[in-house]
Amino acid sequence: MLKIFCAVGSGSVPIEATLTLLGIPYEMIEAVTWEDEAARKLVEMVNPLRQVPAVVLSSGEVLTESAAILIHLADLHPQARLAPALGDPRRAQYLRWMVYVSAAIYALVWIIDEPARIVASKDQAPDVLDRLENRRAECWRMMDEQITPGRYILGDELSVLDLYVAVISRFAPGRTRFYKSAPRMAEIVRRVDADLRLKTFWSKRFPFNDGWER
Ligand SMILES: N[C@@H](CCC(=O)N[C@@H](CS)C(=O)NCC(=O)O)C(=O)O
Repeated sequence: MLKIFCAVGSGSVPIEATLTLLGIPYEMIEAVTWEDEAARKLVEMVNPLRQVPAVVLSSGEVLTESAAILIHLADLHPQARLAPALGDPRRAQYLRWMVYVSAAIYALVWIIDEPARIVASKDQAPDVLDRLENRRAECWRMMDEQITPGRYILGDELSVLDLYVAVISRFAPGRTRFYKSAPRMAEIVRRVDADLRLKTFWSKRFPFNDGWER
């Protein structure tokens, strides 16, 4: 069975959501890496970067990097139509935005979670966090202005890109700012949040608790 090193409210959630939609059973190894050295040690067994998500495929092969995992899963199950296939005119933009969300936006979490990783003194941290939040909001704005959405980001069908954006947009600076920076995607992520097929899943893996939009 496929195994996933994962954590509530983390970048593993869009992958878990994808597996849920695909109806693929999976084993979860919960590891809240950003809070706990023991969790990082656990993940290190499969990912030297000590980050979730990390997936161990049924063959035993390890796959890390959220965007790569999502692209791979969607490609393995074309019948579910969770991504434009090779040759589909939307494929290039799909790959573009998957990598953009990962590289330009999600990657900054490494500093946001622990600014001491790059700042020389503690009092620089609030300023750095502020700048990173501005950068993220700006990246969402630029993406929003360049997409040609339908009901979803790539058109009228839900794709793993929508699941990815719905989750990563909940990280700092939070949804309230995201809605302002990216008004067109705001409508789309709300649609993903409300997807009835994922109702129970969201409540367990990234609940909409009071004040969740920040
Ligand atoms: N580039 C990675 C980023 C993964 C990542 O930053 N994961 C966070 C949790 S959301 C983590 O495990 N952080 C712990 C750490 O970096 O020490 C991906 O896209 O999968």
